Amino acid sequence: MKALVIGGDGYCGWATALHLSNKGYEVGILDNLARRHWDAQLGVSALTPIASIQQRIQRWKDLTGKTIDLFIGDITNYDFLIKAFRKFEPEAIVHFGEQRAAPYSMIDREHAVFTQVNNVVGTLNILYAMKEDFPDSHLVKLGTMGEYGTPNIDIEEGYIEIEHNGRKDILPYPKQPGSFYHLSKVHDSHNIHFACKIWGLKATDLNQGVVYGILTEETGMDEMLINRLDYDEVFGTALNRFCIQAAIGHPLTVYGKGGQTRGFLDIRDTVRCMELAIANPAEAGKFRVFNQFTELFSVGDLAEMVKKAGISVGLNVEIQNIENPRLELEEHYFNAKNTKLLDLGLQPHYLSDSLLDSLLNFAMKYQNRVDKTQILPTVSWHRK
Ligand code: NAD
Ligand code: USQ
Repeated sequence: MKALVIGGDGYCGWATALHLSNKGYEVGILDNLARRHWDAQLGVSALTPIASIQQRIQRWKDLTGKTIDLFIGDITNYDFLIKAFRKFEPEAIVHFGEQRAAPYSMIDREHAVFTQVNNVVGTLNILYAMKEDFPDSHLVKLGTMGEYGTPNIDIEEGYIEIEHNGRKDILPYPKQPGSFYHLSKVHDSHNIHFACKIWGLKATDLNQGVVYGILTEETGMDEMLINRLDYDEVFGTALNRFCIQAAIGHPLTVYGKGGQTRGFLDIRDTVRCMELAIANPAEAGKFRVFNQFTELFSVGDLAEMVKKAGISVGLNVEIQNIENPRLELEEHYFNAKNTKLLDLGLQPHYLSDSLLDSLLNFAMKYQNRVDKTQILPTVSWHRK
């Protein structure tokens, strides 16, 4: 089967492209390399030294004999997108190609507008390209658990049965996202749902939690295949940041009280979830939603786990609750369902087993590359 990985030069996309190629899929990567440009604009780089996309693909071919097609361009440019689709003829379209950092979207008006245009227009173009020429292909789209926010009731997988004034219906689960980035995902979900309804398209929205780790079977084969790992205040995510902070002796930056609870998953489970979603496609006209995470943790609990693991390898780790730059509940109920991917066969990696191997050891190995000025948060959700 032919799978086009949009955003295949990024963190989740690169690992997924190699995994699918390894599993026998014919893989194409489409990416405008914008993420490398945004890093350069912010003056940050990943902890790990990442090779160019051409070098990465060449090394994969040298090692395995498998070819990956490359399409460099922007999905907000419909002409480019439809030409790439016609050349590759995807059966599965795996869409990671968005601006994905909440802090980036909250820098100022320009970044908020850019994030929503990039994400919403890109996804809408994909839907039109599917409708025009590839109505039987399956869109596997990365959404986010953050679409739901932190409601005081259990979070279902996409839909909830509601009884109101004596009548019942199954409706999209209410969305209360916490940044202009997370809002862009809600807008995407609505557009995809509508397109499935009117054009009979097949789509799976994967509401993914926060991803951690760096190693997958494929990216670990050679240093030229190494994945990116971000630790800066804009693109770095909680657990990845905590491990890198521990490695360099920086106090772990827990925002506010630290009771913020989120869904988390190992990047090895991300790539497996993508494989499962593609192998078991949605029905025509169906907008399917899976919650893609394996464990729930509060950020305070995560910091404690990193501290314990760090001390076990001789690091001096401190935790510091700093002023929260975001506006979010710091103590709340959070109970989200995640059975649909488990039912398809996902066998999770658990953080307690992999913290050292998949993360802390890498953080220690590359600690000399860390720019300490990029760690403390400066982007604020607050009205000045
Ligand atoms: P990333 O920034 O590492 O990768 C995204 C890739 O998409 C980059 O290579 C970028 O150049 C490309 N891209 C962006 N806009 C594009 C456009 N208009 N045209 C073509 N290419 C474009 O991000 P990631 O961490 O790999 O996240 C991938 C997806 O997964 C995102 O949609 C994100 O919202 C979602 N997600 C990520 C996480 C996480 O913890 N990293 C968690 C949940 C959901
Ligand atoms: N946090 C800290 N300290 C830090 C960094 C973050 O306490 O140093 C807290 C944040 O305040 C927040 C939580 O950790 O409460 C998660 O923040 P994050 O930066 O790890 O993740 P988030 O901004 O939610 O975004 C990331 C990805 C995004 C994806 C999302 C999944 O960047 O693409 O959509 O995780 S989810 O969180 O489930 O919505």
